[in-house]
Amino acid sequence: MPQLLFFSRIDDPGQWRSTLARLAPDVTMRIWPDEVDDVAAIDCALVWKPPPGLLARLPNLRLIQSMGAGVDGLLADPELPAHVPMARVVDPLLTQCMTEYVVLHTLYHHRLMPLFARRQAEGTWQEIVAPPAQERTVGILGLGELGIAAARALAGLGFRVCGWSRSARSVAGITCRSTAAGLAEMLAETEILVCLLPLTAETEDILGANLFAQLPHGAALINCGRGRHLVEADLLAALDSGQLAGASLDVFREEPLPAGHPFWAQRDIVITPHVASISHPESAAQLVVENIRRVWDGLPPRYQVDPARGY
Ligand code: NDP
Ligand code: OXD
Repeated sequence: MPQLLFFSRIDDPGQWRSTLARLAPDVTMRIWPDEVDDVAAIDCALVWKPPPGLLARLPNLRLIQSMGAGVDGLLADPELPAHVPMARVVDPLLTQCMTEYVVLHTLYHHRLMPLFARRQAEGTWQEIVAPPAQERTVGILGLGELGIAAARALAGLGFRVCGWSRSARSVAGITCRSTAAGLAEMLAETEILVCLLPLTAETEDILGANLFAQLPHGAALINCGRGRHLVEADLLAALDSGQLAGASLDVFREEPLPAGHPFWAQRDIVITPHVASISHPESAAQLVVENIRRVWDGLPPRYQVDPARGY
């Protein structure tokens, strides 16, 4: 009878409990810390941003299941038990919601909405017509589960879409690039840049002055990867100079974004509170249950994280 430790400060344990009870009545979910009286009885952990050291306190742990797609927070735990397999969420509903977010914000910048918002604030009627999607290139940093789905949706709307990944990829209808040279080629033509990278030592601070300077003047940035991909001062400088015309940010170095942070007052930045896409229990619990069953049967979990790679 598997025992599953649950920890999240933002996800609703009630929804997870009822969904898991329906899908796997033999699994007992125990919310940390109130419901865990015997750490040795815990086999699996379903967690989002657990306190560092918590997982190391579970001596018989067989699976660390992230409640999200990104695992940078888990890998940053200095006491992470390295022998326990870790899996992340790959889920059709999570992917669909991220695609919605990317399409929404790409269209927002494509159709010059930051400019029209300024004109509205001034009470100015100025007829500026956006080019058709066929004349715009959207570049996507990260051609993984989320990046590929967003790329396909944007290509379906007629955009020219490029994507960049660590290994060479091939996706029908998308210009795929890898390597530093490939990134430079993509940036040179990208008017709307979407970041869907995992946060690793290699990708931290990637969205900085050097990268912005390689984009065409007046490009837009959409960051739904992680806050630490972005050098905040460089974004503000790029917006001030006009090198960037606007940005949509869902993730931040400090979350919640502190009161008084300069982003709040920057009219060309759209802020959303890390809600581009979340794991909905009614969909994502299926993978959680499958992974519990797999480790119980001695198999590796699906979507296992490679700690050496960082994602
Ligand atoms: P995947 O692991 O499926 O894809 C990651 C992509 O990034 C891959 O294409 C990978 O390359 C590429 N990549 C990684 N490192 C590098 C590098 N150094 N240089 C170039 N490319 C690199 O992840 P997902 O698509 O599932 O998720 C991506 C991220 O989105 C998550 O890690 C998380 O941070 C963020 N996220 C944000 C959410 C939000 O609400 N804001 C919700 C969910 C996720 P390769 O293909 O070669 O492996
Ligand atoms: C995730 C997130 O990684 O919500 O799933 O950021």
